[in-house]
Amino acid sequence: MEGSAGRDLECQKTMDGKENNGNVSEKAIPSCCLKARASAPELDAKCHSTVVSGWFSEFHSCSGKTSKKVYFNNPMWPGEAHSLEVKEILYKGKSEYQEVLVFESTSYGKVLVLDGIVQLTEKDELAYQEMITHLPLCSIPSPKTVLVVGGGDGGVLREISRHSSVEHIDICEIDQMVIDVSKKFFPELAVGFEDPRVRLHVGDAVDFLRSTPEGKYDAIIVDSSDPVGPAQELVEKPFFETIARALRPGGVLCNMAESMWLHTHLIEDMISICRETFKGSVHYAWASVPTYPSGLIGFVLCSTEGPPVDFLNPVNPIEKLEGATKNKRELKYYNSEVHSAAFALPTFLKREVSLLQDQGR
Ligand code: SPD
Repeated sequence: MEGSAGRDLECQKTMDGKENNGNVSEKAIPSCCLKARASAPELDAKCHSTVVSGWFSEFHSCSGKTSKKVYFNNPMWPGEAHSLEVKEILYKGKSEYQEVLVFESTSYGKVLVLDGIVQLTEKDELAYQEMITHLPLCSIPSPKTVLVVGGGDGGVLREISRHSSVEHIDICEIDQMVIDVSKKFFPELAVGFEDPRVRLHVGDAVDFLRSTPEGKYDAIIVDSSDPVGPAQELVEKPFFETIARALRPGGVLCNMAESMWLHTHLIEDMISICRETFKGSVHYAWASVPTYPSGLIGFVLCSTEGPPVDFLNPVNPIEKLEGATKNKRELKYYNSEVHSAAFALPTFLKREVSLLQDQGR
């Protein structure tokens, strides 16, 4: 849609690129916007991810009855908003769960945005997908059964495919629109769905895990969006308990765990809950992802009671797995050195994390 980037994004497009105003419920407001609205009750909000003067920013515009437009920060990172220059808006829609936006950026390729938050860009998605996948799978010998929670873009599946020991991959994604959009606009990630070992379950992960037989999985990877909206439950104790139940003894979890700069308290809470829930080891690792807030993202890695897991020294090094580093496309970020280095923490975070450890929380 040439030229659209220069105006506020008001036009909804269908998967075929046609206008799609009718599909968008004016009452359905992204949950992150709801928090912002609480302090601006006069607005009968019609909120949009915002493209202003050709730039996408991680905040929302809400136009009220007065047609006055107000811009809100995302409550996950108040006081800042990362921006990307927009070449062309490719898709905008609203699912039952969230607002979905795809645009072509001038410097990071295509970008997937959910509820106004960047989920991935073509240029740097590899760092996140490789790390969230290989940190857990290279930490245990011969993983066979793996569950992905979220991950509807398929990037994590693509990375799991490198592990020939894996026999069965379940993925539970709540939002079919994310899968469809990825298949159309991000084929390099959605290729992960083509692996015959993959079984797709579209639905709520909490329900899925409740009906999962105890001890079914060697590894579970939680590739969620931020804990506002549909992913809220995924950082709470009952969720971690269902995960621990679904893992075999000595099984591993790798859970997306935000930014050490922006979310120290959330990370502390997650680590504290995980220490109570998982009786093996609990560690925090991180990776550099330029388009995520503060330029990095973290992961909590946990193991259940059973054969001990030494996350810091991969027992199943990727370099020794036949064809793994080249499988369809080369690994570009992850290697065994990066694996161990990812657990090195700056002093301020190390202090918090080891305090929790000392208190046995
Ligand atoms: N702040 C954004 C965090 C997004 C994490 N999920 C990304 C999904 C990529 N598969």
